[in-house]
Amino acid sequence: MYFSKVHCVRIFILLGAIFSARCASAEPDTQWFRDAKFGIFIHWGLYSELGNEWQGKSYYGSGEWLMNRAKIPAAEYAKVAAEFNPTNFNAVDWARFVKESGARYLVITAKHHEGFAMFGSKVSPFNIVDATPYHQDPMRALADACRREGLKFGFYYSQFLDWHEPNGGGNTWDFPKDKKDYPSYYAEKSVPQIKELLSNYGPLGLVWFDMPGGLNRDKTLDLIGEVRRLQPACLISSRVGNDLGDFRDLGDSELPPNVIDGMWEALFTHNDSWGFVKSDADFKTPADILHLLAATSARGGNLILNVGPDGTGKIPETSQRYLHEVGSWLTRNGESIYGTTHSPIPDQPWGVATLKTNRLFLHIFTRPKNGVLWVPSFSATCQRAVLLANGRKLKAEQTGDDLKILLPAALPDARDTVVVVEFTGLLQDAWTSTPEMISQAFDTFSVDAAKAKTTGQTSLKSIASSRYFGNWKHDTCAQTMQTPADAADFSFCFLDAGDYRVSLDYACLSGSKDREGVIEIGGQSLRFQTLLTATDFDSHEPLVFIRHALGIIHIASPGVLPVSIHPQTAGAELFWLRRIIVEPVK
Ligand code: FHN
Repeated sequence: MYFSKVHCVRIFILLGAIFSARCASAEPDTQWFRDAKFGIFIHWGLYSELGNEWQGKSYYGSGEWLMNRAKIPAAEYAKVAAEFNPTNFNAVDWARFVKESGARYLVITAKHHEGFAMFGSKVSPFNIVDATPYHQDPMRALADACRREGLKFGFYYSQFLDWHEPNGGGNTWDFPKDKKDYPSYYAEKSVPQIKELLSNYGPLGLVWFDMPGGLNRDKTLDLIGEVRRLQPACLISSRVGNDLGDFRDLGDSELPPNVIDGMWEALFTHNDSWGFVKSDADFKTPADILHLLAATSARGGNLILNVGPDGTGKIPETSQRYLHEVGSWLTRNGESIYGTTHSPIPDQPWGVATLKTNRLFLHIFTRPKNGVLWVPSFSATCQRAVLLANGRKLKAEQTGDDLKILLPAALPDARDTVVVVEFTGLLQDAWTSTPEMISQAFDTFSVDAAKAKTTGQTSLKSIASSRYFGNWKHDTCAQTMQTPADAADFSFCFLDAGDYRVSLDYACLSGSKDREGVIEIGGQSLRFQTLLTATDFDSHEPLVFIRHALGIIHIASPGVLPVSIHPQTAGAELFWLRRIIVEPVK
């Protein structure tokens, strides 16, 4: 049979498509994750039924840790399953909630530390199908509903902590630690259940492992191998352990102060807990969430925001309302988030920036009072500037690397108005080289210690502390400043002459009380003596900071000035500096 040239070409193209399709699935699929920028996390389990209350006592903080905090015996806790009947759960509604929030993926707890499987498992009868009056597998329905909405779907799985199992990690109030056989737990429950999830719920975008333990690097690689074998395209979180995984998960509620390269996720709770807590109404507002999302994108990462449905399967009303508002904003402004890369400039007094090829998106959280949006280090050539929401063209003036855009009196969205700057030429990455832009156009300026250039022994450290249990906060502070040579140095660009009040925001432990320090701004100095904020530091208690007003400086004319903070004399550590506050004097 004679094949015309055309036929040969067609066959070649078809074979190529088949080969590339197979190759495409042979590697973890990272592009969707890089472009998604926003995901929803759901913590849902037996703990959701309890809402952080046990035997008439209310607990505050992470509700999914109730069994551990109340030291509830495993046999006692297992009885909660008989009460768990989420008749309000509706997979289509949940998938639509996620879609309408503007998120592009959903991660849900298949098994948390309580050891209860929220899916039908043949490995353990302690699961939602066999042990509850509900007798259904919500994960199956949810996975299908998410795919119909075009969402990536993934499971959270606590691969080591399991308070239901004698050989699982973490429960030492029922099962003595020295008797635990972690390898048998992995062999008999953890890995077989992970395989069930990888085999029975269709293509997964990611598996979100958590609290790694009990596995060395080789065993972790074996676990990863199982994921790759069953779901080659599926991404694996860094909390699989042993410095492995496809993307990095930061600490709980941790926003990095600067850009991080590679694929990573900042993860936050909507209120103060991952699991449902009856008393927790401390929800982040739509503006809080939008600022968090834009700031995470500006640093090059994804934001995954958690909601905690109750035991009936109801997502809290406030989460529904607020995430819907976020989704409405993303409908109008999503191109300034989805598929963007990190900002070439650091956070500005007016907000943050994101970048997509030849367009710089300026997210305005606070309108400058003089209506002039100052964009520093703009090394490209501005072609035009428009309001993203309505396409209105704005007047832009570029002088060298300084771009000034004249804003209308009223901005379309007081929470986050996006200005798009279309440019030609190369926009250099100036995140670390751009000075702090200080002017009379804002009421206050906050300069993070994380922006400091350190000298001598000065070190920058991210300190984790918590308010309620599991409600973590992260503060980057300049520490170990013991001599005048140990300094935190900055560069301030004063756009306007005038007077400015300078304050320092710091924590001061007992060993640093009354230490004398100085901040030098250009040729002016403000000396200070540290004020005690706590006798010592406990990461499970709030880390208290003081805002200590040091005095007024006068700036005779605009310009860039060096700023340095250091001890006046050698001695104990000066303090833990978190930020410098500068307020124009009206
Ligand atoms: O202990 C868990 C906690 O309950 C929650 O699941 C968070 C989510 O990142 N991970 C662990 C604490 O970091």
